Amino acid sequence: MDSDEFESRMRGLEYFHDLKMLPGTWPVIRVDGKGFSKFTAAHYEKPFDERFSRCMVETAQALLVNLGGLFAYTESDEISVLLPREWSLFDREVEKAVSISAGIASSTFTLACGFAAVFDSRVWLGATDQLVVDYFRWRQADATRCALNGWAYWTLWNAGESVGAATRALHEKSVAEKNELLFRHGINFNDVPLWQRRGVGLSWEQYEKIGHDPIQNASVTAIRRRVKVDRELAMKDDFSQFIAGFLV
Ligand SMILES: Nc1nc2c(ncn2[C@@H]2O[C@H](COP(=O)(O)OP(=O)(O)OP(=O)(O)O)[C@@H](O)[C@H]2O)c(=O)[nH]1
Ligand SMILES: [Mg+2]
Repeated sequence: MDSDEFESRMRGLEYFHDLKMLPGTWPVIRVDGKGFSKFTAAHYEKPFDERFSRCMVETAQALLVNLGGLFAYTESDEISVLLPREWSLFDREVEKAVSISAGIASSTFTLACGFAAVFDSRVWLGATDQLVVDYFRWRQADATRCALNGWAYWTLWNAGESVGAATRALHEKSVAEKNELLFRHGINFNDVPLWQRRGVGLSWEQYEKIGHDPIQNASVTAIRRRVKVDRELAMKDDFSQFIAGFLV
């Protein structure tokens, strides 16, 4: 058997290995916790738990740093990481990007929260700046929708409704009706913490670090960067402008 021919025949069956993100497009990698409905119900406060959110933010930071991202956004059990348009890590190979990002998310979250947790991962590609803005508006709208549904459902459940009765009570109810339901139970949805309704953003900020130059025996100022966590994100058009700021 010709070993070179054998080698290339076997490698050729790695069907998806050559699949790459289209050049010139903005990649967004989104990871999502697998089976987190069950997992969170067993270990965290409903509908939101700050301990859970802190683990998600730590995971988002690991992804932002390790993937060389521009911005990360987390809501519920998902994290989206915006990568530079010319991102070239892993030669833009899709298999590498999704498997490594899922691995980073799973291991970081597991260490942060203390339970074995698994994340899936996918790639989204935006051909224009506007599509990237739309993408994050889409995920933020999902955050708001899930927060309202979560608060409405768990408020009914805490008031003694069964799973079935709470689900039926919310079936085909409008946003206004869910707000009113919460209000009747003493909850103003507008007072719910912003991070729950709008998600959390992570980006880079520059800061000055004062050091000492032993040769010149003088203090020197270096520009460094660190991750900034924003738990009070803007919404709607202001959020669009905020996202557009990462695309320049
Ligand atoms: N208790 C609690 N649950 C949360 C919190 N944030 C998100 N979740 C839950 O995480 C789940 C995420 O939903 P999905 O991703 O659609 O469901 P999943 O069970 O992870 O299913 P797959 O993603 O398809 O594997 C929802 O049930 C949320 O209620 C939180 O702060 N506390
Ligand atoms: Mg999930």
